[in-house]
Amino acid sequence: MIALYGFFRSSSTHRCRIALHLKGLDYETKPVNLRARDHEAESFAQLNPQQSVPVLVDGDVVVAQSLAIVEWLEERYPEPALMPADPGLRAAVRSASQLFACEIQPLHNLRVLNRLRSELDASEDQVRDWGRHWIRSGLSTYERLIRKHGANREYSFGDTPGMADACLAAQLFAAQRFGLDVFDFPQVERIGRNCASHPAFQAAEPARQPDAPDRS
Ligand SMILES: N[C@@H](CCC(=O)N[C@@H](CS)C(=O)NCC(=O)O)C(=O)O
Repeated sequence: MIALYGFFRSSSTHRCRIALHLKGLDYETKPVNLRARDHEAESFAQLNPQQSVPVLVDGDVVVAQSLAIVEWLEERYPEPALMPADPGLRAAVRSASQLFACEIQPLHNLRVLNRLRSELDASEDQVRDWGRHWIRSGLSTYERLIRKHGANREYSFGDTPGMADACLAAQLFAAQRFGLDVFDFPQVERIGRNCASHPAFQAAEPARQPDAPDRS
């Protein structure tokens, strides 16, 4: 059985849930409550010395870092593929995915926002503005990228959803949380809508997870 340690609204966890659902894999959700700082506990550090979510456990294999997790799933369970066959396009998908995982999310990660609050005395408005700024700037880059690779296609890199779409869809939920609307980015908005109507993306939505509050 596959287990995914994560937090319902963590965008890095969300990417992995989408990949699991797209591949139709059964998995167990292991909630790690970031608000309660469960990830800082010594017991969790034993599992993941990076003390962040997500972490995937698949048999004897333990993988941290969302993109490494998605690539593990892709290698271990190749069908349906979340990456194109062409090596050049695969590189483009990795590059696009890293825009989210390396350039956008790290700037609105919990520990970064907490540092703004504690060391710079930032107000909640300033913290939200900070998050919105980096998400907007990253999505504007992605808009250009889709125009190059996915214009007139249903998803970012073709007509089936893949790793970059998982990253985009998760980022759009975070954008919403920071109060950013994406109407300025028509390609992002269009592909986001296609993702939102896909059953695998729907099953992976934060509000549908067992650790989400108010599920009644
Ligand atoms: N690059 C990592 C980022 C992991 C990460 O930052 N996860 C966040 C939740 S989205 C986290 O655990 N934050 C805990 C903290 O900031 O203390 C990945 O892609 O998995």
